[in-house]
This record gives sequence, C-alpha cells and structure tokens, in this order.
Amino acid sequence: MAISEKILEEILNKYPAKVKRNRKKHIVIRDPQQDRQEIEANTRTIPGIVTNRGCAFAGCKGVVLGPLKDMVHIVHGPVGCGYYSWLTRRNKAKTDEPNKNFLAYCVSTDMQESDIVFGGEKKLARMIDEVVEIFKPNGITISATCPVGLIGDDIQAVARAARAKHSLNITAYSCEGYKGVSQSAGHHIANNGLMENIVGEGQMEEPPGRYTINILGEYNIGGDSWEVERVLTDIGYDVQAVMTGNGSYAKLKNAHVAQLNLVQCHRSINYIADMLQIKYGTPWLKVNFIGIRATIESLRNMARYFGDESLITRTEEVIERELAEIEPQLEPYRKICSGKIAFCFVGGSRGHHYQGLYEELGVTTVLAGYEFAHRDDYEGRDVLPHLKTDADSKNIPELHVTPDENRYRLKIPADRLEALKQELPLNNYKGMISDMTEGSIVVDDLNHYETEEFIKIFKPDIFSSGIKDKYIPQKMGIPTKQLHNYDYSGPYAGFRGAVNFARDVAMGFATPTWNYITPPWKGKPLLEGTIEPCSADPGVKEVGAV
Ligand code: CFM
Repeated sequence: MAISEKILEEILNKYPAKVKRNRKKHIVIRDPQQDRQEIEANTRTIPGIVTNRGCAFAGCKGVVLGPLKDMVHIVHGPVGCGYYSWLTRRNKAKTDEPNKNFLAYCVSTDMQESDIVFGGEKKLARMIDEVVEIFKPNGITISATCPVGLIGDDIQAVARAARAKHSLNITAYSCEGYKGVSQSAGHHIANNGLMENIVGEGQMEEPPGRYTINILGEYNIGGDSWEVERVLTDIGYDVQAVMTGNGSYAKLKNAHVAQLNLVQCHRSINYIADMLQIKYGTPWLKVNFIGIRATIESLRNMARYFGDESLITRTEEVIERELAEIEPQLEPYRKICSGKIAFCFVGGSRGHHYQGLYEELGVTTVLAGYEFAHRDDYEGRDVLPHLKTDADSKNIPELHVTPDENRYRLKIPADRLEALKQELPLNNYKGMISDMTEGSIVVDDLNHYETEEFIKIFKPDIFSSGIKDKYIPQKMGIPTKQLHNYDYSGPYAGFRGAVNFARDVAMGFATPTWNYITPPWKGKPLLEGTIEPCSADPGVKEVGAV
C-alpha cells in the first residue's frame, strides 16, 4: 500500500495555491533511499482549517501540571477553560495520604465581565487564600488563560505575594492559550516552571536506592504509569518521581537525586530532561514502554546503563516471566488483527510509539503523524542545530540553567557515558520518519479535509486518532482507537497493557457495528454521466459519460 506524488498532488489541488504550498511542506511520502527527509512542523495552522490541535494553556495546565495530585491547580480565567480541561485526559492518580489528591476538582476564578474591565488580580489572591484554607495542598499552580494576558493581570506578582504570605509553593504560569501555535508552547512553559520552582526544593542529597530513576513524559493515562512502575519496581528500580502522571510535589521536589532520567514522551518533556542534565549531571535515556519489543528494549537499555550484572540478569528474568504470561493471551487477538492496516495520528509522540505495538499484532501503519510535534520528533534530534527560531517560538522564554554548585555530579564516569552514547539512545531520539516503511505517509497537523481524502485512498481498517477527529472515520464505517485518553480503557503501556490494547483493537475489528454504516465511496458509482443537448438537434438529449 503506497501513495504516489501524483495522488498527493490531486488532494492538495483542492486548496488555494498558497495553502497548497504550505500544506505540501507538512506531508512526506516515506522514501528510505533518501538520507534525510524534511518536514515542516510547529508552525501556525492555516486559519479556517479544522485542526486537531489544542492551545498553550492545554499543554501547560492540562498536560504537564494537571496530573500533579497533591497540588491544587487554579485556572485563572473564564470558567469554560477550567471546565473543558477537567479530567477529560484520564491522567489517573491515587494517594496513600487521605485528602491529598485534588485531581477531582476543577478550580477556576470564574472571571466575569467586571473582572475583565477592572482586573482579576484581587479575585485570584482571594481564591488562593480560600484554596489554602479549604484544601491545605502541598502547593498551588496558577495557569493563565487568554483574557488574563490580554488585560495584563500580573499573576506572577500575585503568586509571589501569596507564596510569602502562606509559606507554600505557589507558582504562576503565563500560559495564555494564544502563547504559541499549539499546546507544545504550554509544555515548554510548564517545564521551565517546574524546573525553576519545584525540582531541587527538597532536602534529599542521596538517591534512595541503588538504581534510582525518574520517569519523564509519562502521564499515567488510563493507568500506563502504574503498569510501567510495576515492572520497574519488580526489577529493582526506585522510581523517585514521575513527570507527571500520578506525580506529586512531594516527589518532584527531590527529582534531582535520580541517577538516570527516562524520557517517554520526548515532545512534552525534553526541555526539563536537558535542564536536569545541565544542572545535576543526570543523563536521560529515550525509552518507549508502548509495545512489547519496545518495552523489552527499553528495559535492557536501562540495565546496560547501570551495567550491573545482577540487574541485567534480573531484567531478563522479569522479561521472560512477563512474556510467558502475556503471549498466550495475545494469540487469539493476533489472529483477528493480522493483515490489517492502520492510520496512527496522535499528538506529539504516540503517533510514533504505537506503530511498534500495531506491528506486533500484524497491523501495518500506512499513515502517521503528529498534531503539534516539532521537526526533531519527526527527523530526530540531529536536526536541532539546523532549526531556525521563528517569532512564535521566541514568545516562550528559554530558561538557562547552570550546574548546581553542591548537587551537580556525574552519575557514571564521563568516558563510560560517552561510550554508552554510541550504543544507547542516551540524550538522543531519532524521530518517527526513520522508522516508517517505504511509501507510507507522514502528515503534520492533519486536518479534517485531508483525513477524509487519505481515508478514501488507503481505506484503513482502523484509525488511531484523537477525541476530535475520531468521528470522521467512524462516520465512514471505520473503527477508531482513540489514543489520547484511550476512550475509558487502558492501561496500554508495558506487557499487560499490550494485551489490553490487542483486546480493544481486536474488538474494533470483530464488532459487526461497522457493517451498519455505509462508507461514502461504497454508494459512489464507478461511472458518472450527464445529459447534454445534442449539437445536431438541440431538442434531443444524449447521454455523455465522464
Ligand atoms: Fe506527550 Fe502525552 Fe503525546 Fe502530549 Fe497530548 Fe496526551 Fe498526546 Mo493527547 S504529553 S505529546 S500533549 S504523549 S494529551 S499524554 S495523548 S496529545 S501524543
């Protein structure tokens, strides 16, 4: 299954010339013969095009800050921004401390017209006082939505004053929705804030165990992080902090003690991964716990990083045991899934991560892409030095960190680290494109029109999508597997997660539901005719085939 340049051209020809030129740069047909294939990404969506992206506020509060369970996350703005970012992402959390899990709450300053006219700072300050009194959280974050920046409320000053007043970690994030071209801007703002205000606040100086790690860019969607942690703990790792799934201020403030940082979602967390290395000397390892092979490879890479024979042996024992448990369960699902084709279009990392899991079930991904990723997520981090900073990116301040005088230390000898970098994805990520097969298609910021057109051409058996775009394929009679919040299912990570995923995807194929929907192309005749006047006798009609 492949797509030619000619067909792609036909799809794009429906656009006005300027839009066509723009969209063409965001679409790549995979050609493994080429050394490097470039794609445009992280630029503004064309106005009027129905994109699947979110806003900077969504990336900051919704994605990175929101899952921290022992903090109250105040949304400063009209209530709608709070309401629509309330629990829909399914970043689960549980706590041993009663009354220290605030994720079930939606806390908004509910700005009204009078606040827009006269300013909302006093209302925000009052709300902080109330939150401290009612919840007594371990910390508070304040996230700004669009009107806050437009009217100029100084939320940073309000946070500083409240911090002094309550002696509590209270921090503000100027993540107004319009701050960037997508939620990606919000990730960066949140990374900066966590690094500046929380990591390192704790008093721990030594790691609690021999193999202490942080898991970065894992948000516990549908319980993913719990499944990953189950395996890691069993092998012998101490998970200090997860950023930020089921995460907490209490753990995050001591994240500096880890000997290794794992990076699951590169897009949302690479900034903090780099900063942790600069400030504390902790290297980061790109991992992927989606898919069985990817999980095994990640576990083996971790063991090689620490280089301890007993850890390597234990890793293999756990892998063997887990495989023995899941392989028989997977078999019946593989029979249903084998030979199918998929589209895999998700936010900023899952479009890549899920391809391996699909492959293990016998499903081939023919189209993949990201809503808001950057070029390094497609092309690999080698492209970073070649990226030009545009005006939109300059909007987001770069946080410059320096080695911590007391806490910076090499976690493993420098020469060993350099040698390992040749073998392991340490401080590196090679991007999605290189893993895709010849003739498959990579699309950045896929929109509704293109979704329909590509579906008509490829006729995929399943579409892995988001919440907004899943209805288009469904109306075309194609099952979807929503990969943002998993549509009430999960976990999909790790060994047991793979079985859940296989079960859900197989169910999508096996259900007779889709037979009740007629895809548009099925009712379309192969030949279409029109009746035109006959030139000889204008009174007589003839049928002309087109
Ligand atoms: Fe990272 Fe995510 Fe993703 Fe993301 Fe997201 Fe998400 Fe996502 Mo939805 S942090 S980039 S901003 S893996 S919410 S848990 S599923 S778009 S692919």
